[in-house]
Amino acid sequence: MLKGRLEDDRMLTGRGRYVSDWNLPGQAYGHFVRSDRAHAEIRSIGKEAALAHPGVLGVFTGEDIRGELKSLPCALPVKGRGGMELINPGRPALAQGRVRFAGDAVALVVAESAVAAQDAAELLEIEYSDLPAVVRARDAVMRGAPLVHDSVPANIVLDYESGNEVLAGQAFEKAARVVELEVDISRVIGNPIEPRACLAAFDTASGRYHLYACTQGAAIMRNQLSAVLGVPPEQIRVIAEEVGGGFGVRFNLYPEYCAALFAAKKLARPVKWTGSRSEVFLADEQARDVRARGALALDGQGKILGMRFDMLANLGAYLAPTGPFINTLGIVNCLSGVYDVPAAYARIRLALTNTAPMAAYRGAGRPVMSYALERLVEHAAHEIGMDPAEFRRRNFVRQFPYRIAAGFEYDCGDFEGVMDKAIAAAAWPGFADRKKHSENQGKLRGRGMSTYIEATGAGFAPQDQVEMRWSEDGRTLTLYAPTHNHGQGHETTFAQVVTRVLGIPLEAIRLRTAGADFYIAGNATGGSRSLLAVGSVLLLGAQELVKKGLALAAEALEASASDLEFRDGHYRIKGTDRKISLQRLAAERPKELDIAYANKFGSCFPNGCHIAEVEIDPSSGETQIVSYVACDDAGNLINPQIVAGQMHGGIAQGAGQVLSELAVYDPDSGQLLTGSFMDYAMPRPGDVQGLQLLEHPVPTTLNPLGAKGVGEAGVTGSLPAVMNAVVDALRSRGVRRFEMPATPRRVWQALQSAAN
Ligand code: MCN
Repeated sequence: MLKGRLEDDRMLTGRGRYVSDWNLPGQAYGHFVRSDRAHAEIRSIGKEAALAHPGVLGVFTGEDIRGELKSLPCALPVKGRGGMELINPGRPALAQGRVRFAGDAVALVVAESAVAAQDAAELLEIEYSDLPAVVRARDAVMRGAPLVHDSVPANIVLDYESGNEVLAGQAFEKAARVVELEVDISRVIGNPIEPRACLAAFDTASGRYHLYACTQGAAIMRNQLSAVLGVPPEQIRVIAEEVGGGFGVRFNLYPEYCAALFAAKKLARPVKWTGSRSEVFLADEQARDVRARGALALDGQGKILGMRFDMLANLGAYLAPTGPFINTLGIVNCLSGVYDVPAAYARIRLALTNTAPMAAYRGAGRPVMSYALERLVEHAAHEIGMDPAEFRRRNFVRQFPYRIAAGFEYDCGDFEGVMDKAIAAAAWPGFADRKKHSENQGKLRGRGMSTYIEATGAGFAPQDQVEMRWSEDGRTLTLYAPTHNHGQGHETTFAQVVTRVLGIPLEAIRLRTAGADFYIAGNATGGSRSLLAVGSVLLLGAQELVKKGLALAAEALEASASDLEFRDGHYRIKGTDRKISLQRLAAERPKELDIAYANKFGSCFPNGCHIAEVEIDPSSGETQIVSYVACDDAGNLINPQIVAGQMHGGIAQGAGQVLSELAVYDPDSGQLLTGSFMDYAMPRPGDVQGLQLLEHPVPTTLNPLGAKGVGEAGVTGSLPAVMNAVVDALRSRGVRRFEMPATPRRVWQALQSAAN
């Protein structure tokens, strides 16, 4: 039995090589000068004093990159209402003419030392002319709101719709009861452990760019860079080992990386930049921030006849490469959730504001849908006086495949089986007694459920490539894969998949994903697809490798290939003890057993039932999760321990958003008010007490592993489950409406207002 992960030893003994650990001979250091205001015209930038500072090598601004670097890319494969195309106002690597959010990069100062670059940055003379700013989406779409970009009327880049509006309208006309709920899915800041950093270099001899950067996948970043630099992807290498976490906010190319590459080429020196935690808060992509109004049309027996959502998403000041995707297809790919709904429709308006750009964050749209829907479903059950589990049971999808109104097709699932297991583990019928017990202790107790579903496995690139190369002595096999490992345990689980086929020891397998010396195309880590998609390609690749070895083994054993069998890492002449191991064969026939393989496996639908119970201390407003049951269907599991870790992390991430995290911009000044850990409260160990994790696997046939993704499932389930529990507890004291986060102050205030 495998204990721990293959990567643990390296990570726990300080041998992980993080982005800022890389150095190149002759490197210089960069420092970004950022806008200190939310919206302004740049009237002039005086560089002289900064350039004269000792050690300064160059100062680059938006005007320097004009005509040399193209805009950061952003595209969407679908149109909006009435055929509306996404309006992409573009994003230069350094602000040109205007700054559009507090933190927007205005200039890059490069010097012989990081300190010299920072000191010189202070000497830059930037003259601004302030413009009015708007930070909330609901304000940005009001008539007369300041325009973030003149090319985007009413600040709306897309008015998107999905499902069938007419059918949904008919369902509402014949409904016996309509239930509505409006919710805010709050804005959060990702905060991986390593702040963003890069080391950029240009090799004049080969004309190649090298970028060491925080990335979730070299190939995607390379393609995005290719669009900005105007050179083919083959001329770009993206290199990374440890990146200190990703959580979605390391998926896209960032402007700073482009500016650093530009400076490296101009100065003929590698340029290193190590961002600060403040820069993470200010200038990393942020996430969620969607207001959703939902409605259910019900018949007299609690059956859902139709549903409608109207959402407004805040996309920030510029379109991040994946921002529009996440807020359209990323949301509706599970429109109507686990429920059999004859008619569903969603409209989502994507608005620009003077805030940091928005993109993926664990769940990438699906937590928004699951939160809006599961809050609504739970609310509806209470409104019609039905047990929330019973209400869900009446509405579950039971026949597969099931096509939802948004066009996506669920291939399999057992939603009722999943919920029944969770209900049993959560001792559902005993809740009234537990509530009484809590009340006797002076606490309010609430229970919340979510029966979530999410789409994992989509992927923008058409194929995932893998390679397997043997060392000369045949002792090690190195796997090359496009998805990057930043905490998910790929080194272990990918090796487990391959060793199942090849029968070689787990420790003989290495994983490489982003290096200077190889070029792999495919999808980044995102959409919880690494195992189901890249793991599946590795599985098939390993099978190809065994086939390839057959002829070589036949030669080595002087037998006919048809007389051989492959078992436990050996080719053997059937019925005899004459055999040769795969590893020996690899040593005897160098490179001949190496293999390259490509394929693509796409979306499948993990789901689960999460039940949270919270206790609130009404005297302080403090909320504690006292019990949490999660029963999940992730299909076949490769490594249950890693899966449990992923679920635990995801659940805590969702709980963090519900209980403490909130990114706040001041509506008047447009400044980020929560720009440090003093103001932005991350979840802590112990926030989720009484955690029980259960499995109810229904293997998918959409990939050869029968696996569904787990990396984001926890957050998709916990966000609504924990909030439903908080709202349930507050409901008993007459609180009618309450939005995240349930910080002690906000909970206490809500209780005071309800009491008065
Ligand atoms: N696994 C398994 N059996 C399954 C499914 C998965 O054993 N049926 C294993 C996989 O082999 C892998 C792990 O569980 O080791 C997660 O797999 P998967 O669901 O394929 O997700 P990814 O590896 O693609 O990870 C991406 C996902 C996303 S999108 C975000 S965001 C996220 C997350 O994972 N960011 C993370 N988990 C994170 N965990 C850490 N520690 N750090 C992050 O930045």
